[in-house]
Amino acid sequence: MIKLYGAAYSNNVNKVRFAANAIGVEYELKQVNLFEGQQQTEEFLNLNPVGKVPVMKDGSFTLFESMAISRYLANKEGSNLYPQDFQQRAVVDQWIDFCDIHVQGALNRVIFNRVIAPQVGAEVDQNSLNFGLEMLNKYFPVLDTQLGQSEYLAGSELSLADIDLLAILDPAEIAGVDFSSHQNLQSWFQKMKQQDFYTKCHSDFKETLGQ
Ligand SMILES: N[C@@H](CCC(=O)N[C@@H](CS)C(=O)NCC(=O)O)C(=O)O
Repeated sequence: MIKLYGAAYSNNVNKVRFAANAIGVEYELKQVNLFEGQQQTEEFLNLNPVGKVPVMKDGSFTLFESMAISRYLANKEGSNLYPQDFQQRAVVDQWIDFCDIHVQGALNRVIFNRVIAPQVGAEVDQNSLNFGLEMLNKYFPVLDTQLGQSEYLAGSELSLADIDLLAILDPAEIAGVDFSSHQNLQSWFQKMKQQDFYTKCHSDFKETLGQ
């Protein structure tokens, strides 16, 4: 069985947990306590020199970066979540890159300044927060339009791009980010949260944080 190093309160770890569940790969979650700095121990840095979760071990093969791990699992199992056709695959990659770089980048600014900074006593950067919110206001309509045109992000089939976006948006509510006025995005989000690969991890992200 593969080993996944991380914590359930990390949405990057959850990208891999959701993907593994959807693909049908069993994994053992090896807890890394980020609040105690376990990601900076020599043992962990040998797995990932960047000092971040998730990390996966499949036998003696080690891999970090959540979507590289998710793609590896899909490729290994021949899953349609990462299509074989090179153009379909490119469209999945396009949405993954957009979501990771732009949507998650913007949301991370909001999460850091509204949730993490007050907890750890760091200074709130109002400019960074405002910029994150401004960017989300630009990106949510893009996602909403796309999800009005097709059932899933990369077309008519569920793909790794949907799993990626679901994990990214999971903590939005705790950061006070509301996208419910974007109806296509909102209905897609609610539908995705009913899927077994999600409910196998939690019924709502807030529940995981409470544990
Ligand atoms: N691009 C990386 C991001 C990984 C990441 O930022 N992980 C966070 C948890 S969500 C982490 O390990 N933070 C601990 C730290 O930076 O010390 C991926 O997708 O795996």
